[in-house]
This record gives sequence, structure tokens and C-alpha cells, in this order.
Amino acid sequence: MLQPKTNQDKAKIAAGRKAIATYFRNDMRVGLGSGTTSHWMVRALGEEVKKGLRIAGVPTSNATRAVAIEAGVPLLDLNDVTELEVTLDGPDEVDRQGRMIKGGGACLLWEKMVARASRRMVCIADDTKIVETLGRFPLPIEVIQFGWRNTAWQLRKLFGEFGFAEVPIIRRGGDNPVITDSGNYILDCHLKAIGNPDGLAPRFNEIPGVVEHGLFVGIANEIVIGHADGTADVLV
Ligand code: ABF
Repeated sequence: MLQPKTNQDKAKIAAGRKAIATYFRNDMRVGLGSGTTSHWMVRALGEEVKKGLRIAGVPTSNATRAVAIEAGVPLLDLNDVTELEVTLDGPDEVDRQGRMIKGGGACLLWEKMVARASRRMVCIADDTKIVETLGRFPLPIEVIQFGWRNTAWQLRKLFGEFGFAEVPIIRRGGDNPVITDSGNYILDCHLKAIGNPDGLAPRFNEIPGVVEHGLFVGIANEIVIGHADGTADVLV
């Protein structure tokens, strides 16, 4: 039995349960997102598996793998599937066009790979995550460790083209840089308001040291927004 502690937990659980009921069917191969919203969804999915739902999932982080194992959700390796039916994953922010900032949990690379390997990607979120304009949440960018300060300089020049005077900040856990599941660093970029996410997103590919970025544009097909009263809405 799920035991939410806060209203935000209740809203996250409502979104996950609605998404499971709406999109998951027997014998599907699914993507399991990272972060607390997704981890509540995985626990709820474990309850459905115990009731007989036949499903298997690809975790988008080592943390999600551990939650899925504890919940009794069968797991798949991304190397063993060419396509997943649907991925459920949570954002740090999502706008009404379904564009997201993700990466607050430093899992954006595997999340974007699994989302891209899926026929459908559904954003699951509590109602505090909806924004009119992306950017209030710092944009995470995953970079290789080699030359990361130069990569940060290249990013600063790119941001200048979009009118930002932003200096990327390496994410630390205590004194040391955070290391992602793939062994990379995360640079956080406090852009505050990203007026043209569709124009900015492809430009990161010009910088060799950038592995992946946290702008998920053109990826989510639907958004499921949960509320503390246990209800949830599907926004297409
Ligand atoms: C991960 O979890 C990240 O991509 C995203 O930043 C974060 C969302 O966390 P939560 O669901 O805890 O708000 O998916």
C-alpha cells in the first residue's frame, strides 16, 4: 500500500495511477522514469503486477532499477528491445505544449534514450510542475569530464546568442561533482525564462563536450497532471 506523506505525493501518485490505467496493457514493454513521481508510479505498477498485470520495464536510472526490483516489477535491458510501447516519466517543469525540463535527478541521458526508444512518451506530474515558460528550473546539461570548463565556456557563448548572460554551474554533492550513471558531469544553467526552447535545443549538438541536455522538446505525446484530491487530468 502506497503511503504518501504530503499533498504533492498524493498528486504524484494520482498522476501515476491515471497513466498506468490509461496507457499500460498486458505484455507491454514500458519505460520507467526516474525521480519521485516515477518512483511512486513504479510502486503503484508493482501493485498491478501483483494483481496479474503482465508487463516489463526498462529503468531509466540505477535508482529506478532498485525501486522496481523492490516493487516486484519485471525488468528489461534496453539492449534487448528495439522499441518500447510507452514510457512514463516526470519533469522538473512542463509547459502546456508538453515541452519539459528534465535532469534535476541527473538521469536525463538514460531518460531521453528510453523516451526516444518508445512509441509514446507520457509526462506524469503533479500540478506544481506546470509552467507557462520553461526556465525557472535550472536547465541541466550532461557533459563529459574531459575539458568540462571549456565546454562550459562554449555553452556560455551559445547562451549569449540567445540573450542569456548565464554561467553554467557544475553540480556538486558536497565538495565533489555529481557523477551521472554514465560517469559524466552535470552543468546547471539558470536561464530563468527560455522563450525559444525549440530553437535552443538543437544548438547543443554543436558542442562536442555536451553529451545530452535537459530540454525535452517534441518528445512527450501527452501530459497527465495529478492533484492532491486523487484526481488526474490527461492533457494532449
Ligand atoms: C527525473 O526526476 C528528472 O528527469 C526530473 O528532473 C525529476 C523529476 O523529479 P520529481 O518527480 O521528483 O519531481 O525524472
